[in-house]
Amino acid sequence: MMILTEKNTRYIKEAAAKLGFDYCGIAKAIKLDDDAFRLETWLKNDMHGNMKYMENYFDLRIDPQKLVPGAKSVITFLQNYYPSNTNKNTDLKISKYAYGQDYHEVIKDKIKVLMNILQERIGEINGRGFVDSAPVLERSWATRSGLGWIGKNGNLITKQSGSFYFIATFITDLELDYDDPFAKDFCGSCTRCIDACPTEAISPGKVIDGSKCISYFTIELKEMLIPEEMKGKFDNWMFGCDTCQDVCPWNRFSKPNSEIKFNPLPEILNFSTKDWEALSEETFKEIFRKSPLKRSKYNGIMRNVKFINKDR
Ligand code: B12
Ligand code: SF4
Ligand code: SF4
Repeated sequence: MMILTEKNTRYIKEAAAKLGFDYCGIAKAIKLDDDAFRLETWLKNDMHGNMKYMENYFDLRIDPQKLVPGAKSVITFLQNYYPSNTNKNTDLKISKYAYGQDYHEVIKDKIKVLMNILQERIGEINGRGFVDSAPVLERSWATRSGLGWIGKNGNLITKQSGSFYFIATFITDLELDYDDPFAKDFCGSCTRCIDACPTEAISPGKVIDGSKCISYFTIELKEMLIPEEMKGKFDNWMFGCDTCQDVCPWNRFSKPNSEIKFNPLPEILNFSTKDWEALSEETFKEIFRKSPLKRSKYNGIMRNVKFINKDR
């Protein structure tokens, strides 16, 4: 007879695949001591810049049992966001993760469905789903669940199909069978991402200085000014940046995603530079209502477009 943990584990992985998650791995919910040290050093060196939320809930971030009392397992999901098409009408660039609808909402909805299915099938379980905005070290859990390795560009990379994936987790008091952590690192002697980063935000040792990353300037600074010393360095990125992933040889294996809600918005695919420049706040709010671009707000997007255009 199949033991219960094995049965539940198989059931969860099948349910994740049915919901359209591309990968699912499971790790034991333990305190992350190595990560605590790396996170502390990163914060001490001010690599979070103005992202003050990264200073909050340190204890919860390194310990799933503090975040979800009674937690036994961390289930990690990967969701491909590589778009089928990109904009050819402008040289202003938008990160590939932002072509369709906002992943926070799309993935949270899926996790809610998963929770309902599990409660129906397995019974009363306690669990919470997270994607991006909670104090969870998502990349670390993905590696611990055997899904891939952390590249020199800081991203979680799968050997099968690269790094253009979102990461989500479900932390539960359910005991499950655990995957082996991903033990290898397939970066080898390559340094393409370090060499290509336009703002020199990547140091050896997989350390990313968030406060130097174009993604930080164009998204996290919201409506604040971008420092003058960054002029001429953005390589036309107006929202996020994919350079360290675009140059990665493992992303030759990326395949377009199959999530309908990530289908590119027609405006993101077709806008010219002039269309971006002429965009009104009203139209912005209407078009990008469900898009990740709303995080930068209208003024942030217009600031980015102007900041890049002044360089050209
Ligand atoms: C803050 C943040 C940012 C900041 C800071 C980036 C950074 N590298 O920390 C900014 C705004 C710059 C940013 C940019 C981007 N981000 Co971001 N970001 C986050 C967030 C909210 C927290 C990350 C964090 O904790 N940073 C602190 C540092 C210390 O932790 P870390 O980078 O995760 O590294 C940990 C592990 O990787 C591990 N580790 C690192 N090195 C090593 C080495 C060994 C040997 C081991 C064992 C472990 C290990 O230790 C670290 C501490 O635990 C996460 C969501 C989340 N809750 O996790 C998304 C997240 C990391 N971002 C994501 C994405 C997609 C991006 C961008 C690609 C977006 C874009 N195109 O513009 C860029 C990529 C920039 C880059 N090269 O990292 C995805 C990553 C998906 C993936 N495949 O890896 C996440 C997971 C969001 C999600 N839910 O999908 N991001
Ligand atoms: S996302 Fe761009 S700016 Fe940020 S580390 Fe990667 S290449 Fe550098
Ligand atoms: S570009 Fe090279 S060094 Fe950077 S993450 Fe990819 S394989 Fe690793």
